[in-house]
Amino acid sequence: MRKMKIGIMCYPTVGGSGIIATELGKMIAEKGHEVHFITSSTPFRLNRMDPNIFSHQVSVNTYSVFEYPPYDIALATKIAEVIKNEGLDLLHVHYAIPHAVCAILGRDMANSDIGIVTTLHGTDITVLGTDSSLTEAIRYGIEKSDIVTAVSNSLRDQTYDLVGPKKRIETVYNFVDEREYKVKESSQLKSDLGIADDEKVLIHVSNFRNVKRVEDVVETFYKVHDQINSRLMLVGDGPEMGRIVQQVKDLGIEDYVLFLGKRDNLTELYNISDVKLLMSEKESFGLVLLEAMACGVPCIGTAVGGMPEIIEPGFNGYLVELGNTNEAALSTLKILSDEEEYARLKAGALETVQLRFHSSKILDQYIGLYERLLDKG
Ligand code: GMT
Repeated sequence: MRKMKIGIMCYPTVGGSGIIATELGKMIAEKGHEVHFITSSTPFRLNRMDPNIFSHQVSVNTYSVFEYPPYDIALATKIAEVIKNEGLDLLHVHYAIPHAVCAILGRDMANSDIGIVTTLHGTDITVLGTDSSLTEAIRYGIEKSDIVTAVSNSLRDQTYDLVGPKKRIETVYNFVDEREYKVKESSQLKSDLGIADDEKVLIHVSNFRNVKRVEDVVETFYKVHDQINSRLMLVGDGPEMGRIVQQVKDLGIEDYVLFLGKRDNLTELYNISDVKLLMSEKESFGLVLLEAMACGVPCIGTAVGGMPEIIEPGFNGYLVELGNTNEAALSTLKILSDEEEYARLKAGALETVQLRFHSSKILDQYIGLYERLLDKG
């Protein structure tokens, strides 16, 4: 095996792209390669000590002469420093802006010709791609990268539509660490949370941004709860939280909705859940769907973005039209009221993670891309 030295740039805070970048780095390091994270703070999932993992922190000074702290320049400078000091073989950046653009600048500063792999996650394209002040920078980041990947075919196609790059974009799907996300006995947690044995549990996990349409999740639950003894667990926090708390009060369902905030024990929470709801209006992939499926939870999601590439209706869950909470409630009731259907979908969910999105398969794809880059150089 050829040992590689790989620099990884991502947003290290909680969020799907940060999780993927960190988990990928950890798995690459386990394979014996050297991984250098270059980030503003230590990635939050980087909790295990691994002798092949190094963390380089970007510090941004605030001078009164600058209206804005020059983070991007500081990151590019750090990238240049790490390329030279550590003798990196390649860079893998997550997000076209600022990370791909910073990597291009850092490589130039270091007078190096190492390859850059850029992975698009969605927010950089579907939100920023529509902001014309940034389109050129996104296109530049994509065109000047050596290899570009997107986390779904949907995101790949949207990138061509919104940004119009000439560069080939390859789809490499997301994955979960199956050693962490798996079926496990968690019934004690159900009783600790005050949920009765015979109550069905619906779960939603997100950062409560507007695009997640958490109000549709609550409305769906309201309709389900009317028919079936059930609870809704809302996991995460974000800008829409106040509005959602008010909605729950207005509907008079406070006693049946658990606001759990940000949690580490997602595996346990999924293991006491019967159905997962993700009703977003934009979702390039929907990593939380995979996390739930790895724990055997059937998923209901809106037919937008990358979700139809994960959810196979009738096999591992159901797709519903955006905003159609009647359809979502009917699909949920169908799953919750038919034991055979539930068992089938649960098996389908587990099979989806094992066969289509297994981490070893995705890891091989990324390592294949890295080797392709090194062979070219
Ligand atoms: O969904 C978010 O708000 C976070 C965002 C991010 O940038 O971390 O998630 C994006 O990347 C994830 C990992 O690839 C995907 O699973 C999410 O679908 C994607 N979010 C959106 O497209 C809205």
